[in-house]
Formats: sequence, structure tokens, C-alpha cells
Amino acid sequence: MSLRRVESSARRRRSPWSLIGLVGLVLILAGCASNAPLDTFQPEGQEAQTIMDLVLPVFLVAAVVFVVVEGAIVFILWKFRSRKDDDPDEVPTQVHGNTRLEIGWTVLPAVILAPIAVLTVLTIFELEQRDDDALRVEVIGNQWWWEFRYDIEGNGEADIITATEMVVPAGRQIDLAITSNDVIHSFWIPRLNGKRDAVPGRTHTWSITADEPGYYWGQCTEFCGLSHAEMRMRVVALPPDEYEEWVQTQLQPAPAPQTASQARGQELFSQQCASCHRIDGLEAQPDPDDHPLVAGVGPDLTHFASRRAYAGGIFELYDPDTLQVRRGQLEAWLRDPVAEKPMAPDEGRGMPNLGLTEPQIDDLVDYLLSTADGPVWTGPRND
Ligand code: HEC
Ligand SMILES: [Cu+2]
Repeated sequence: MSLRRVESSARRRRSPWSLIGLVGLVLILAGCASNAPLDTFQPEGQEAQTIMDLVLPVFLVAAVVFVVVEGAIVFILWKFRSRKDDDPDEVPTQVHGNTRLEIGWTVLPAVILAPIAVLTVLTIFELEQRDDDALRVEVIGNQWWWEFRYDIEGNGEADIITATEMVVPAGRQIDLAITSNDVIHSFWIPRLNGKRDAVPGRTHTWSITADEPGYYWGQCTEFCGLSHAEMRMRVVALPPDEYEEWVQTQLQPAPAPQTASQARGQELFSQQCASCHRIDGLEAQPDPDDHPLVAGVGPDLTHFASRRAYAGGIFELYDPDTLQVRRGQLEAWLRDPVAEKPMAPDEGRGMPNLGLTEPQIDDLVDYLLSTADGPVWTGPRND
């Protein structure tokens, strides 16, 4: 073996440890972040607080057990370590089958686990409680974006449909009915509650409450294919009166085009986009209840421009600071969606490249931006 090979293999042997050390350091430092929008240890609503109230005592008990057990192991290792003048053939006293010890280490864990079990079951029941005035929102997972439906008139039909941003009134409990159109996803807003799976053909109930107005960030937490990592969502909690205003505007059909380019955009939309996207008020549009198992359909765009984020929350429609619309990114999305987000439109998952010309893209963007005067929430983002 040449000297170089020896050297490089020695370096290679050393490197895993420096790598592990580095990863450990990064993890520890990341744990110190103050801007951690997905931090489940910063509860901001009654459900998240209920879970926190269970986590703390359980963590405390676990910490005491850890210290006692590890401490005992270290102490015993030290106390009974082999010494130079030990007889190498001597066997330690055998305690196997020692009845008192066996009973002891069976009973003690049971005594510790019993109260934890009681607290856990009580917490589970508490999380199933619903307030009388809870607002029901249907949550539907799609590859790779979340849809939210509101039945405001209470006639069994969704009259408001949004994507990626779930707008709710702050301080009121939201009663969620969670399902999926294609594969299993998982809905998780860490600062508001634990996670719950979205399973096709089933409806899982769950609830969230946001104490204060603001953004609460989330992320699909069940691996659901290609763009699983790009499947994010936000809860936008508004002050109750602003929420009522939001409801009234969302109930309106999309505004009629005001300019020639918006009108051309609308025309194009009816021809090229309405097979997958709904804009309430247009004649040609997919049936909102028509959901084949492989979704195929795209988000409802009736009031698209009232949302701050699109495409599973990976793009901001408005600059977070200036609230200026980011037109270029939206144009890029229409020019070649698959280049902007990994999708598989050939298999009915995601948006295909429709081969639009630049003037067509301009008209479509003009039309899409005419669906609202600006984003709903202009307050702090908590991110
Ligand atoms: C074959 C179905 C299909 C067609 C046709 C289609 N789209 Fe899409 N579109 C989708 C899907 C699916 C998504 C969601 C992609 C994702 O985020 O994973 C989407 C997302 C979007 C979004 C982002 C919406 C949001 O809130 O996330 C916009 C805007 C959009 N499409 C505009 C258009 C326009 C304009 C056209 C017509 C030129 C069009 N789409 C044609 C399927 C389609
Ligand atoms: Cu998912």
C-alpha cells in the first residue's frame, strides 16, 4: 500500500467521528433557534397546551428515571470494575432468580407507568372535546397541497374552498374533518395541536384553536411521494370581525375582469385551466365534488390572490416585507410548473406544462391577480 493510500484511509476512518460531532453540534445549535415556527414546545392554543401539560410531567418522570438508572449503571461499573489483584476465574455473585429483585423491578415500572397511563388517556379524551360554537372546516390532502372547505350556509355543500392557507377566527375552536384524495398524508400545525393522518376514504376528526391572530405554520408529516417536502400549509388566524369580513368576500364569485388583458386571461382560463381549476362564477369548471382517487384536480382559484402562498406553500405570492406581488415567480409557475416544483402530471399528480406563450402567461397572471385586492393577512408572520 502506498503511503498516500495509508494516509487517506486513516483520514477516512477518522472522518465519521468529526461528521457525527458536526451533525450533533448543528442539531444542538438548531435547537436554540428563537424563530422556530414549527416548534411544538411553543403551544399557542388550548389543544397544544393540553398536550404540553402532559409532556412536561412525563418528561420530568422520564428524566428522573434516566438519571437514576444511568447513575446506577455508572456507579456500579466504577465500584465493581476489575482490579489488578482480582482472581481472573472468580465469578460475581449470581442474582438470577432473586425473587425480591424480580418483583421489585416489575412493580416499580408499573407504579411509574400507571399514573402516566391515566394522564395520557385523560388527555386523549380531552382532545376529543369540542366547544359548542366550534367552526367546522374540512381538510383534504392532495399530492401535494392541502385544501380547506367551509360549509358556511350549513347546507352540506362547501361554499368557500381555499388551498394552503386555512383562515380561521382567533380564539374559536376549529373542528376539523380530515381526509385525503389520493394517498395518506398527515396534518400537523405543531403550535396548535398534534398530528392526525389524512387517509383516503376515511374522515378523521381533530381540532385546533389559535389564541391570538397570526400565522401558524405546518407541514405534511406522512411521506406522500415526490413533493412531500413541498407540501406545507398555514393557519391564518384573524381577529373575529376580520374573519367575518373574509367570509363575506370569499362567498362572492370572483370579480369580473376589468381590463382587456384580464378578459383575455379569463377566456384562456376557461379553455385551458378550468378542466382542473375552479373559479366560482365561471361557466366551465370542474365539479368540486368530483375527486377521482388520483387527484388530477388543482386548487380552487376563485380568490387566489387573497392568499399569500401557493403551490403547497413553497412560493410567496407577495413579498413578505413590502407586500408587492411577486409576478415573476407566478409567471414562471405558468411557464413550466414541473420545473418549479417536482410533480408527475403524466400520472395525474400535479400541474402539467401547458406550453403557454408569453402574452398568454401575461394575460393569465393579470386575470389571476384580479381575484383579490391583496393578501388577507398583512400582520406579523411569526416565521
Ligand atoms: C391537469 C390539471 C391542471 C391544469 C390543466 C392546470 N392546472 Fe394549475 N394546478 C394543478 C395542480 C394539481 C396544482 C397544484 C400543484 C401543487 O401545488 O402541488 C395546480 C396549481 C396551480 C396554481 C397554484 C394554486 C395554489 O393555490 O397553490 C395556479 C395559480 C395554477 N395552477 C394556475 C393554472 C392556470 C392559470 C392554468 C391554465 C393555464 C392551470 N393552472 C392549468 C393542475 C392543473
Ligand atoms: Cu402529503
